[in-house]
Amino acid sequence: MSFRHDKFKPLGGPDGGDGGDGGDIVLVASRNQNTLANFRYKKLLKAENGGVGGQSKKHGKSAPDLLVQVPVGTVVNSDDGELLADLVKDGQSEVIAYGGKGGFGNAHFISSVRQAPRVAENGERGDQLEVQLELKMIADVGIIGLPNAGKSTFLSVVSNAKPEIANYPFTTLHPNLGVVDIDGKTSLLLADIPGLIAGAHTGKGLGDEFLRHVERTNVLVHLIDVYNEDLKAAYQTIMHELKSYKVELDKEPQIVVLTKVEGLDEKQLDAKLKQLKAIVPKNTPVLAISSPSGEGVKELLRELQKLVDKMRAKKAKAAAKDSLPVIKLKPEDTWTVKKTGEEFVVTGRKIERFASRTRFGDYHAEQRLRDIMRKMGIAAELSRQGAQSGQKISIGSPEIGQIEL
Ligand SMILES: Nc1nc2c(ncn2[C@@H]2O[C@H](COP(=O)(O)OP(=O)(O)OP(=O)(O)O)[C@@H](O)[C@H]2O)c(=O)[nH]1
Ligand SMILES: [Mg+2]
Repeated sequence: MSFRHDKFKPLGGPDGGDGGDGGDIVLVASRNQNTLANFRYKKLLKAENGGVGGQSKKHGKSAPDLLVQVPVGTVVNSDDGELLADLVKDGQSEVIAYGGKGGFGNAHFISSVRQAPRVAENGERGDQLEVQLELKMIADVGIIGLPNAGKSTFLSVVSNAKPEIANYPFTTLHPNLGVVDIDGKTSLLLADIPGLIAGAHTGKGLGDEFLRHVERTNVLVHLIDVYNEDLKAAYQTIMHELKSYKVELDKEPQIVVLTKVEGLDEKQLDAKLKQLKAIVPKNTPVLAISSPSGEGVKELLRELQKLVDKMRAKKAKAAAKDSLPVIKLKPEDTWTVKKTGEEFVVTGRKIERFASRTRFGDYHAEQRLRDIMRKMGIAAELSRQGAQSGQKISIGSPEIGQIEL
């Protein structure tokens, strides 16, 4: 609030400028980010306040938006589990929290009947919320199989990834990603999903938490060590874990692949392939590879590419129907009045916004808030619930301020 004081114009009129807007917090999906590890140490994201308005109608500076990069595949949930945003595309951005609008300076309130308004607003409170970030990688292909099946080895020979490889189970403790170039034209993103053993869905071993990474893959490649004593059991163990996962992953298109076959002669290999073909569904391809010799690897990649293309086309069709989920904010002007004991509390996005702009204790400002409460029907509801004139009413959760009815 400011009034012009001019030597030659003693009644210069109100000239308090508006405040600037607070910055929004915006998440931006980026292929250059691979993990959410940064957020382990930086849990608070805060955009700046808008600048204060000044004399001579000087507008306060609006704060820049806070842009925060997250990996593609990041899902944002509110703390009560509601989906707020799903960042599935490189460059996609979503506003997670809006900055408050700057308050109006008193110059804003001048009118023919109000020549010297003594009303000015606080800046609006920006959104404050707690969210959970979860990364669901969006690989084209998930590589699954029992520990030691050769998943990481396969990934290392076909892609740019350099995972650790060793002849014991649970070498890999986190999913690895690798990009495979196919004929220099297209590429496939492969994810090595470790840790599946019998009972993984009940938390055994590394548990099944990494399966969330294949919830959205198009295709699974299921590796089975050809030297496994019981191929059928190996296959079914994994299938059972896929089925027991919260989304039934056993229905995803799959290619079953025997690994480490370079030491087998044709007859031995045929016999093994036959064993497997007898138990997998008819339309599931069964192949064989050797990562060190390269045998069968090209064929497998070709087969994968074919399946992925098919699934991509299918998904593109489905996606055209339901577009990307967007942030759902509660409707602006709904509100509630709650009476607990002798206390009345009003909550609601719009009324809280107004209240946060109000300079409590200032008669004119409070009068304006009462007007708004009347117009929104809140005053009537308060009376209905027994609030008398003079009753103190709290606004907001957590409380923004108190006003007498
Ligand atoms: N002979 C031969 N050995 C292989 C082949 N593929 C993998 N191996 C060996 O099998 C062992 C296990 O390979 P990894 O790639 O670490 O297996 P993994 O499935 O990633 O295992 P976890 O990370 O423990 O789940 C290593 O000693 C590899 O060298 C193959 O095609 N032929
Ligand atoms: Mg591994």
